[in-house]
Order: sequence, then C-alpha cells, then structure tokens
Amino acid sequence: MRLSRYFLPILRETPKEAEIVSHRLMLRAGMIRQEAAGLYAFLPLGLRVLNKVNAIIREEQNRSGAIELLMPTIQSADLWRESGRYEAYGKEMLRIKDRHERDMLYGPTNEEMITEIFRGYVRSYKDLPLNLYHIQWKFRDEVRPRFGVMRSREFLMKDAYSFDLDQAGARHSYNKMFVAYLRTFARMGLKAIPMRADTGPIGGDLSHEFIILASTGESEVFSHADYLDFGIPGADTDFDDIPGLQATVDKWTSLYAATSEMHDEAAFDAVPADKKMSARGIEVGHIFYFGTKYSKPMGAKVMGPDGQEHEVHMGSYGIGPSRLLAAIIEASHDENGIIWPEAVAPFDVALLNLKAGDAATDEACGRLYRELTAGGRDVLYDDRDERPGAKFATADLIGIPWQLVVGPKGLAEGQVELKNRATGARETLPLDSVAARLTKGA
Ligand code: 5CA
Repeated sequence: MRLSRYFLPILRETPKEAEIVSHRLMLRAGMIRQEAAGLYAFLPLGLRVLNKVNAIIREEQNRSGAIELLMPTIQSADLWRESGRYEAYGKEMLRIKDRHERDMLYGPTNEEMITEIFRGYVRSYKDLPLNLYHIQWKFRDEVRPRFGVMRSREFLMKDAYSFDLDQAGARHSYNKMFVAYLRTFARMGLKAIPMRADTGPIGGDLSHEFIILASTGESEVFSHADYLDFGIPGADTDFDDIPGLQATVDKWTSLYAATSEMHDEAAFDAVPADKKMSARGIEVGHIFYFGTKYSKPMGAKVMGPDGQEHEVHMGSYGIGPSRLLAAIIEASHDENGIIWPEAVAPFDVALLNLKAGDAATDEACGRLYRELTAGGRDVLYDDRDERPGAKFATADLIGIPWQLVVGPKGLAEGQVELKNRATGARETLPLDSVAARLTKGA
C-alpha cells in the first residue's frame, strides 16, 4: 500500500478526551473514530489489526474443535422471555420495537439464541460434544463507556457455546477453551493470567477471567507472580486428551489468582511475599460453565445412551477482539507510539523513501516494494513528499515492526537501513539482501 493513496488520518495533537494511552494512540494513529458515546468506526489501520486479531482467534477456536457460524445482532425479546433474562438484564440491554410493535433487542450476548438453534436440530448424545462460536457485534448500554474501544457500548465479541451430555463432558469442553485461550493470547504477545471470577448476569459457578496486567486496567487483581513465566501449551496439543488437558488446566489454576470479587485475603496471605502480585488488569476473555441454566427453561434436551432425555450441560466463552486492540497497545508502546507484536501488526514493513521524487530512491523503493510484496509481506510504502523526520515519526507512531529506510546517501553505496521498532536496533543491509532478510519463513 502506498501511503500517498491510503487513508491514514494521523492526528498531530493529543486528543483531550482520551484518558489512557491506548485510547490516545488509537485516535492519533488514525485507527478509530468516535461516532457517538461508546460507538466507534474502525478506520482502515484499525480494521487491519482487528482482522489479524480475529484470524488468530479463529485459528485457535478451530484447532480446539469449535465450529464457526454467524448469528444476527438483533434478537427477539420472546427468546429472552423463555430464559427469564428479558426483564432481569436491565438497562444495559438496548430494547427496540419493530414496525409491527414487536419487542426486539440488540444482542448483548447469545446464550438464548444458540440454545434455540441447538434445540431445533440436536436430538441425540451421539451429536455431542458440540461447540459453536461466532464473532459478532454486541451492544451493552454501559453506564460509563470509556477508554475508547476498551469499554465501548458497541463492541466485537467472539462468543462460543458448548453443549455436552453431562457435567464431566462439559468440564472437558471448558478445558478445551481454557487451553485455546492460553494459546490465543500468547500468540498476540500477551501474558494473560486465568483468574477465578464472578459470573454476573451470565450465571453458573465455574468461571475464569483471562486478565492481562496493565496499570490502566479496570479490575483489581491478585496473583502469584510465577504465572508470568509459565509455558504455553503447544500447537500440537491434543484436544481430545481428557486427562492431558485437565493436567494443563490444573497447573494453570494451582497457584493463587483472583479478581477482587473473588479475592480471598487469607489464601493470598499464604503466597510468599516476593511472589505476591496485587495489580490492575484488563479482562480480555471470560469463560463460564453454567450447567443447565438455559437448557432447562428452554427445553434443550438430548437422548442419552440410557434411553432417557437429558438437559444438556452448557458453557459460554467470550473474547473481546475490539478491546484486545486497546489491551495490546497498553501492554506494548513507548513514548513515540505503538509497538505492534508482529502477529497482529497492520503491516509488516514500513518502507520509508527519504527523498521521494529522486529517481534513484524511487527506483530502489519500487523494487523493494515489489520484492517484499511478492514474498508475502504487507508493506506500507511512505512515498509522500515529506521531511524524513515526519516519516520516522509516523512509522514510530503506527508501530509497524520493521522500518526500511531508503535514502540517497546509503543508496549511493548500495545500502539501506533496517530498524526494528520494538528494540530500536538498526542494521545496514545491501539492497540486494533485503528481500531475503525480511521474507525469511514468510
Ligand atoms: N456470554 C458470555 C461469554 S460468551 C459473555 O458475554 N461474557 S462477558 O460478558 O464476559 O464478555 C466477554 C468479553 O467481551 C469480555 O471478556 C471482554 O473482553 C469483552 N467485553 C465485554 N464488555 C465489553 C465492552 N463494553 N467493551 C469492549 N469489550 C467488552
């Protein structure tokens, strides 16, 4: 992509309304724009990152055996009357009437709808276990939408729903998601700690929030520090290995970690002083097991091997992709801007032509752009007629992992400079070797 033809509305001024660094940087880098309180448009750069985040989520959901579908954003109130949540949900739910005066709502979550789909088709234990997920917009009329996409009113959610014959099966489904979440957040460069959590309006008695530590986080959390060094389960994890997955989950729940609602001062006191972390955190995912809370009132039953009908045991599993954009920035930035982990970066390489219009630099940049693009790299080519300082500042602000700097001086000697955004390390490379250096393994 040539920057001269792209839509990247960078802000020079620091927006006054933004209280935390991720919100400031997302506005300044032209990633999002507020359209109304808690409602954001994702501009092209923001959408690129959102798509990368979603791709990682999808890969790990699919790897664990979950199956993607897509449900509508608007739901019928009657469905929610079946579970009893239509009245209970309160003011956070956006209630709408259609032209026939029917009560509708903009979905804040989808337990009822997925249960309705399930009961429409599944009759036998032989079709279980089943885990269905979608990545869809939600609306919650939050009392205090704030911090940009961190706590917005409309936000993207990956929500998965598992169905099992009994509690033991549901436990295994829960463990699959638990392990998939460990992998998902690690691939985004985040250290997420699963913490015992309150279940709120979703219900149930087994629940973990996946929390990343950040001073600007909304939750107060208490944890054993060793979790930060735990190894992440590999891509070759066998999700059908029931004891194997249970052992992984046991390990990841063996030390103390809880949000403030579940905090147990006495248990935390038993953690050695040098391992005690009491910090602020951002909830990027939340998983729940709630048994028959929805299947019972909504009549979602299957025939068991015993010839009897059983209400299915369910769990639900959420991740906030739009919130993750902000969370990743909170975890990875410096005074000059965002530092994207390579796996979610909007572009892989920023190609900076320090003398646009000069025949030699234009020629060299054109060639590098073609070679890198052919090698599978996403390149943002800064071909604008701007000062070098402005180009460096833009590249730093938007956080592209590699900056490839092409100027007339180096080029006279057949050389270009490569800067790593995260470490600041610079190396000088012969023009001919750049493509090989940056497309390795691509
Ligand atoms: N049905 C369950 C799980 S599918 C559920 O709704 N869980 S939740 O309420 O915990 O939300 C799931 C995830 O959505 C949260 O972990 C968080 O990452 C994200 N999320 C929730 N509220 C917001 C919000 N207002 N803005 C941005 N992301 C949000």
